[in-house]
Amino acid sequence: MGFDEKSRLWKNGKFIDWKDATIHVASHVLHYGSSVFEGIRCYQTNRGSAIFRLKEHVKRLLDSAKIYRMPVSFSEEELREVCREVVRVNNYKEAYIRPLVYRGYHSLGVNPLECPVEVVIMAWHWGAYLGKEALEKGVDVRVSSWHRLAPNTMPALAKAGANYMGSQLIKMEALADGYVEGIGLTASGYVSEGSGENLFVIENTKIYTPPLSASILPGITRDSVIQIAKDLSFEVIEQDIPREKLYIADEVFFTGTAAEVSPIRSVDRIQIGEGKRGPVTTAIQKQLFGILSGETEDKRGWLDYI
Ligand code: PPE
Repeated sequence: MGFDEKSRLWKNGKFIDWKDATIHVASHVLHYGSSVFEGIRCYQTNRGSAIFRLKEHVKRLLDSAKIYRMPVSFSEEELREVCREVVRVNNYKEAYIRPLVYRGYHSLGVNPLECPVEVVIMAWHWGAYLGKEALEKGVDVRVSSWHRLAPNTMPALAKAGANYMGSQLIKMEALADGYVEGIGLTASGYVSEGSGENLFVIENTKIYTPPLSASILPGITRDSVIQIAKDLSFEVIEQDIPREKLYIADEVFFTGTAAEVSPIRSVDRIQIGEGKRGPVTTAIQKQLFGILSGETEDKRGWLDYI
């Protein structure tokens, strides 16, 4: 994690110094978790720095805000331009961009409606999410004893700060037991996703991933991988995945903005396939990383040059 405390960030319409971006302890978000956010990566391509699928990330941010009845007083286009600008003003070549919308300081009590909706966009350097060797060697994970949100508890389609209390329980339990990450099951016991990643399972060269009804975040990397896999002529099937399918799969991998495409080499100490990155995972990584470096044609216009 590389915060740059000399960097500048954008808050409610203007750029301010990192050290000045403070909030009052009576702000609504601190007491009740009232926030929605995004995580976006900017890559250094061979034609300059470009933000990956900026449009889809800003749209998901506004969707999350809408679900929680938070009026955002900036347009999609304004927010996209600020994401580019936060990279430019800090002279970053690569960056992790974090837009955040939250209920600020006015009054306390569960009702958030009187509290102002604040919008912040910051950026910093964030390297490999699951460790230096994860992308190549794969990670060891466990199925968590904590399940994901049930569909009638909190909305999984919103990327809300409060959802990550559940993710933190999954992550800390995994770390305490010597794993890199945990996988949450749905309320009914099917595979959902990691604490901060979607999940894919390969069996007989067919690619399976849990559907949106499995309380997953609709991942933008997930969507990209589905499209790439189809380009590579793989069959992609969105359906409920029983836990034990993980153990007998040929390959399993995580996707996410931070985690990119990270192979999983064991689940609950059971080796997956050969216990290393498999051929389907490798092919998908190669195609995605090719687009992100500019070497492979970006035929869908996923890169937004800053
Ligand atoms: N599920 C969850 C729960 C999740 O947090 C993420 C992203 C994904 C799936 C993948 O979504 P996408 O990035 O659109 O492909 N998690 C973000 C935050 C991680 C964090 O530790 O903070 C991320 O990867 O940026």
